[in-house]
Amino acid sequence: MARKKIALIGAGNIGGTLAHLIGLKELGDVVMFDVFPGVAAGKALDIMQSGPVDGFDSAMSGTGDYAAIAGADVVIVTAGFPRMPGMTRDDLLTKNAGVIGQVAEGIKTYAPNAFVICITNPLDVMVWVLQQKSGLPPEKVVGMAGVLDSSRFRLFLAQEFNVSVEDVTAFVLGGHGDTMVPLTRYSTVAGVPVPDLVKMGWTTQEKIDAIVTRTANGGGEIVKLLEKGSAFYAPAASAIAMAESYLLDKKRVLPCAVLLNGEYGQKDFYVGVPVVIGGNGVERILEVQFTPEEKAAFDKSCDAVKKLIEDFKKLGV
Ligand code: TXD
Repeated sequence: MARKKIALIGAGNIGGTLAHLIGLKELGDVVMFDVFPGVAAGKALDIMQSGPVDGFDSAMSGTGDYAAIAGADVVIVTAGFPRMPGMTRDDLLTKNAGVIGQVAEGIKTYAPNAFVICITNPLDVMVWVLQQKSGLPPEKVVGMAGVLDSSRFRLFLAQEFNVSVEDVTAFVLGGHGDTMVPLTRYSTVAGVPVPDLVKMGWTTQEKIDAIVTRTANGGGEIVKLLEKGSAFYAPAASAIAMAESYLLDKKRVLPCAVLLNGEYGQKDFYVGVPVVIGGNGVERILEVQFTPEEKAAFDKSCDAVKKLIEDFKKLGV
């Protein structure tokens, strides 16, 4: 049986970290594509040279030719431009939509059977563009944001309660970042919901509210510290969890941006909801019952994504 093939479109900070994790976890061989093929090839060679030390045999290569991704089982997309000072959101939308258009064409031509994970921002719109332009089935095209947002939420809750991150689960929905909707009553420490922990005196509602705000601004907090570039270790780890669930048919329940088709009363755009990821891609969408406040927050988040899609359509890219 041949090793799995994983194509990484974009060999920047996240792309390099993805390749390293794929090697360490022995998930398969890696092809990195970038408009700077030398960077892709250099990172691939460097990471492969850590294989003898760490004990992995993944073959890694870098390329500027889409033909090299042929037959990939998984494609993870990070290609694009980050927001620079003076750039508007429309500028980023236009530039990255152009990039994603090229990526969609490459995937459609060479890897139409792949499971595709998009990471490029603005996430919820870019993953929609990728699915529309590639024509791949929606259950095989997902966006990564919720796993990252919930991982940040889990860390901050674990720090607040002074317990292991392993025993904290978090439940987030909605668009990436500031419109994210954490459902604290489904977030737990070893099965005990956060609101019960507030009642038990483990924390206060004010502290939970502050943690929610910090989580929603989690990306911005890191951008500010780094001064150039954005988070890449946790985003890469999050996408790997999704890829692993697909490749190993683990059927993990993970919050991912998926195309809604009537679930939660919404349709025809991508937004984050909990889904089962298995060997068939998105195998099931979990539709939980909202309280009126949760529904209002989720609808507001959906409106923000829909507004960005409308802005994108007006650009005529
Ligand atoms: O939760 C999330 N979804 C995110 C999203 C969390 C963190 C960062 N997120 C976004 O991921 C971020 O806003 C960016 O849009 C992407 C990639 O982040 P990364 O930190 O890896 O950015 P880099 O280091 O700038 O890498 C981007 C690479 C770089 O090597 C470019 O040369 C390449 O993309 N690039 C291209 N590759 C292929 N094809 C085209 N057209 C292209 N254009 C640029």
